[in-house]
This record gives sequence, C-alpha cells and structure tokens, in this order.
Amino acid sequence: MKKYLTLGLIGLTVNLFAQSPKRPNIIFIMSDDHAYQAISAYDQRLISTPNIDRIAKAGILFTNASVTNSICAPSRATILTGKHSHLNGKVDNHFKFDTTNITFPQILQANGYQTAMFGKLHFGNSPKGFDQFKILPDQGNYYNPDFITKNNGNIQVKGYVTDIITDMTLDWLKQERSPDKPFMLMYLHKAPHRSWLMAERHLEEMTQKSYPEPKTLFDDYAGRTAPAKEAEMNILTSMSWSGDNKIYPAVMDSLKIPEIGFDKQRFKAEMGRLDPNQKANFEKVYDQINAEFKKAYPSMTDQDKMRWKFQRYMQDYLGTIRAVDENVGRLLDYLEANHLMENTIIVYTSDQGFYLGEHGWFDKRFIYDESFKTPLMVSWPGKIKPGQKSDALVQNLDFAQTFLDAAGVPAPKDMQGQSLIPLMLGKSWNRDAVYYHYYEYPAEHMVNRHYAIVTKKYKLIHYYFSADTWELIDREKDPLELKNVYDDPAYATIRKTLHKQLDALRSKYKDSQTISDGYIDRFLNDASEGKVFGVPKEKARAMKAKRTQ
Ligand code: SGN
Ligand code: CA
Repeated sequence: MKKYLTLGLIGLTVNLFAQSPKRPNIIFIMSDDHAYQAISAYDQRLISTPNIDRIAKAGILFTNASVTNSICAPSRATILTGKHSHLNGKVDNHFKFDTTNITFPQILQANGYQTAMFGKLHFGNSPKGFDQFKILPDQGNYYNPDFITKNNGNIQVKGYVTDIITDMTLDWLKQERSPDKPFMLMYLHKAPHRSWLMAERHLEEMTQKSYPEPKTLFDDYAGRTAPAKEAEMNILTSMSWSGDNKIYPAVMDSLKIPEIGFDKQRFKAEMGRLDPNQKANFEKVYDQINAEFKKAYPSMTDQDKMRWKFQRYMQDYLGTIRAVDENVGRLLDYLEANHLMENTIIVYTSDQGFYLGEHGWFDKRFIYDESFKTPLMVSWPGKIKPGQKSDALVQNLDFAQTFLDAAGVPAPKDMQGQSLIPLMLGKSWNRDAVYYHYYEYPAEHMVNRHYAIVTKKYKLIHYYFSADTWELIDREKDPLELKNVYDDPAYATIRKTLHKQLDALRSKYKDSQTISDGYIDRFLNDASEGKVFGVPKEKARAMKAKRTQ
C-alpha cells in the first residue's frame, strides 16, 4: 500500500501513518534582532535572561547557529521554506513574499497539525497554512499595536506589544488548542527591534544601568575592505538622537544638533501612539535624561558622544529584552502547569543576530559574527538530554526539515537544509561549511551585497556591486574579525581551497550571479522611484546610471 499521498495540485505530501498521538508539539519562539550577547545562557556581561535560559538548561544550546541572509523577512522566508533566499525569492525586506512557495506549516497542517502564528511576520502578506494567526502589519509598533487577524480583520490592542503577543498566544493555548491534535505554534516577538521602546514597568530600572563597552567600539575599519567603513550603522554617526536615543526634538533644536536619518519624525510617530498615562511614564524618566544631556552636550567630544550613545542604546535595547524574558517565562509556566512540556519541542531563536557596539555598530546585515550568528536553543524533554552545548554549523535553513522530521513527514526534495534531530539526539551529523548571501543594497544602513563561505576556522567573503573585493578572516587567530588576510601569502593555500569550496557550495545550493542580477535591476528601478525605505532617489538613480553604462 502507498504510504504517502501526494496532493498533486499544491504539492503537499500527507503521511497516512503519521497519526500517532506521540507526534510532538512544536513551539517556535523567535524574537526580532535578539543578539546572543544579550542572552545570559551565552554571555552574562549585559543582561540576565533567566526564563530564556530555562530552555537551554532543559535542552541544547547552539554556539555556532547562523542565518543564511542576516535580515528580517528573508530569514523568516528561509525558516518557513527551508530554502536559501535566491530560491524562495525573498532576498530582501522590500519585495513581498511569494506565497506560491510551499512552507513547512502548510505541510504540517495538511498532516494533521493544528497551526497558529502570533506576532511579527513582515512578509507584506498573510501566512498560508495557519488555522489561526494574528500578525503585526509590517514592522509593527511597540505601543497600542495594530494586528492583522485571520478571522476578525484588522484590530488595535491597547498595551505593550510583547505582553499582547503573549496574551494572544496563551489565549489560543487555553481556548482554541485542540486536545486531539499535535500543534505547531509560532510565537514571534517584535522586540528587541529598533526603536527600542521598553515596557513602562522597566523604564526606571533599566535607564539607571551602565554597561561594559565592547573591545571594538572604536573600530576604524582599517583592516577590512571598503564596505565595513562605508556602511551607515556606526553608533556615533548613524544612530539618531531622537528616534533612537530619545532626546526630545526641542532639545536637539536648542542645542542645534543636526538630524540623522528620520530622527525627529520617527520619534514623534512613536510617541504619538502613547496614551496620556504611557506618555507620562516615559517622560518621568526621559525628562531627566534630557536635562542631563542638555548640560553635558556642549562639552562632549566625539568619543564622549559615542560612549553616551552606546550606553543609551544598551539601556533601551536591553530594556525591551526584559519583557521578552518575562513573557517567555509566562509561556513556560503555563506549559509546565498544564503538562504541555512533556511532548513539546521548544525552540528559542532570533531572525538574526545584532551588533551591540561591536565594530562601533548597531543593526545587522554583515557576515561578521554578531549578526551572522543567531541565538538558538532547543528543548524536548525525554528526547534531548538537558544541559548540552553544540558548536555544530547549524542554520535557520534547517528548521523546516527539523520540524517535518520530528512530525514524521518527509520533506520536499527541494528543501536545502538538514534535520537537526539526529544532532540533538547525539547521533551522527555532519556539515563542514555554510553559505551566506546578503542582498539588500542600496538600502538603509548601506551594507554592500556579499556572499561567503563560513567554516569553523575561516570566512571567505566576496563583496560585489558597489565594491568588488574579497576578504579572508581567520576566525581562530582573529576572533574580533579585524583583519582581512586575503592577500597575505601565508594564506595562499587555504585561500585556494576555500575558493574551491565556495564554488562547490554555490553550485550545490544553486546560487549564481545571474539570478541576483535580474533582481538588482528590479530593486534599483524601485529605489530610483523613491520606493526603497531609507534610500534617496538621487542616490539610487546615480547607481542605476553607473550600472547601465
Ligand atoms: C527598519 C529600521 C532599520 C532596520 C530595518 C530592518 N529602521 O527599517 O534600522 O535595519 O528596519 O530590520 S527604523 O528607523 O524604521 O527603525 S528588520 O529586522 O526588519 O530586517
Ligand atoms: Ca530582524
């Protein structure tokens, strides 16, 4: 008898025997821009996250997990489709997700899983394969956010986004979860994404703290090729005073501080969403910060400004993580109290990592560790042994096949990842290198396009488009990633080997310059018409003209 039934039209495979009650539930918790440096299971210098750490303690912590393209919507598309960006088509945040892609939730739903998604998706359209969803439109807002819902149109909910997404998740578990089916739940936080508005209850405490500076806060980018220096994500020069650091526009005016980016406009838009109570709580704290800043600013050197902005950045960014951690705790407590832990895989991850002052930066996009790597921990009581650590080269590309494997459903042949189940159960698992490709340029933060191969020892990176440069990073000798050794004769042999490996990976994953070329033209056309956020038309037009010469 045929074991699998293929629903030809949509290409979904249904495993007729996958109806055993033992199939695990899957809870996928993902935050947006959550750096591993800001999770105490990885690093205790900045913040304590006791609840997130519970997942690592109960299961496995990955120290070398990475993304294939360090930016929001592309990472989510890779997670859902199990394919690299060039194949699923979602190469950047700009264009909409192609919903003809087959995603793992669709396959699980067709195989008897109840599915739900709450929080940030950022696709420009609604997800397929979900019995229930309530998602933020686009980036979403921290306060009194709007949601697009599956059954009730668009709604606005009063309160703080991290609490609300958790309330929705818990309500679904309590009221809608079917006891007869396994479930797959995606619980997706907006925090700690820019512009870092924390919950009112954390304001006083978190704005009192000060933080150790990273060793490379004053990186001058001299050891690498042009793209590192050209990027617009240096804390001193690209982080905005109002929009990011909450200096009031009136204070900026009185001190004649020039605007950076959408500075005042962004701040006003965020503050405009607060109700009078929320506003009063913010002002209680930020009035004082503004008053102190007003006195200090006239005598501040550039070095002082960098240090001041770094501290303000950390207070607000880490402040938003406090609520994420508390709310993850609420969810775990509920699962424990309702015997839902036993047969449930729980994942905590982020859509990518983030720079917390390393290389002087905020934001992500680059392949240097803090944004290329991402936090990842997984618990599955009774299956994954507690307290494990793995330095295997795993990626967000692997989630789809991992979850299908856990559910006993075969993965479509064109998925490009590898199930992590054998690895997590201590069986043999192997991967020597991973592939990375970042596309979104010209765009906010101006990080040039690049692709790369990464092994445990090296990164070989090709920047193309506005630059055409190669970098070779020796990860063991240069863990801070300050020195390009591509032209160092001592690395001639390894350079040759890595080039070969990179070619082989590009062909294995079916990436080629030609595919990205067509996309660049579409992207530049939109940018020239002012349709790419953060890119002045004139800049894009100049690039387009140069390109078609
Ligand atoms: C917004 C942010 C950027 C950020 C992108 C992408 N600017 O545009 O700083 O890089 O999102 O982030 S803001 O002024 O609007 O805050 S992503 O996580 O969605 O990819
Ligand atoms: Ca993100």
